[in-house]
Amino acid sequence: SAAMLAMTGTAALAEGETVGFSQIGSESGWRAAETTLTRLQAEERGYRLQFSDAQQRQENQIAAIRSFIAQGVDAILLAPVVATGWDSVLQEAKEAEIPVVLLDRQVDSSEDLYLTAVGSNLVHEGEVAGEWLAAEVGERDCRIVELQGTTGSSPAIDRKAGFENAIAAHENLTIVRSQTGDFTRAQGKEVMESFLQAENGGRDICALYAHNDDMAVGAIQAIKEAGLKPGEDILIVSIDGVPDIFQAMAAGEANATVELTPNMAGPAFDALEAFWADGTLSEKFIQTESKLFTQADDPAGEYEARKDLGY
Ligand code: GYE
Repeated sequence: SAAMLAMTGTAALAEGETVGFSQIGSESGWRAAETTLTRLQAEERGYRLQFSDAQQRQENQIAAIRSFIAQGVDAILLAPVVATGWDSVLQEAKEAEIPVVLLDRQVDSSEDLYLTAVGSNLVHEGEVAGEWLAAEVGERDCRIVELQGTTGSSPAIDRKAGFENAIAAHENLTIVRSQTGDFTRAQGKEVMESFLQAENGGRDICALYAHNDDMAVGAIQAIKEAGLKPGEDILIVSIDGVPDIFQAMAAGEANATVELTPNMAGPAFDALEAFWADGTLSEKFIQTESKLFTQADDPAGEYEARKDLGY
């Protein structure tokens, strides 16, 4: 138990702890990899992982957390589908003295309702994408279409804001259409088809900014079917760094991605082990790196390096 661990103070004795993981779903390749790596990390560390797939619904996540609390798990991992509406259930976990670690998305709730949050600076990711595009197009006019992530999710809100910050000073760059593709390949393709139709068969579009790679991959398909060359006729910048986008970059069909590590569980479990050992409270935000990759950064090699990572 956590109390015994507190006495021995040995993190290795975290073995046998039960961790509940409320995952959003499997909307993207990135998310599938995060799930795989969480299972792997839990297994390596000897935890029992209770996995719950919410199929994109917050109500399912709230029900899963309540069931974890009722079971008396030693910790809860939560990847929150949307940013709002978590106060009550997080308060319940706190009253049950079960530490909660947030993974990859943020919540609007007060910081004292969770132990820590592991994730990237989502606004910064959008800025990196926007700065890349501004530099790439230079002085020419560029009409941009945007595929947003899940409505109300912190990555959709923040990646939009960051990109807008980055292009604000460039009057030649304009977002002409922006719609959600819910972080999925299928909806990325569908929404891109409607953008292409509305924009002179795509001939009036200079660039696509997609809040994740999966939507970009779907959009690439739509662009090809419309008879245009993705990566040339329409520049493509997105976020995550999944193997498929590196393949697209290697083929010249995508231009840039901002990498997000799918290993959120590693830092989360380290923070939990420190807490279990002697009540150590980690910083409230454990920030992962955001690195830009372009076609010049050996995308074929980057594909090889990632293809077995659980994607
Ligand atoms: O970028 C996307 C996913 O929450 C930051 O969710 C994460 C995002 C990730 O489905 O692919």
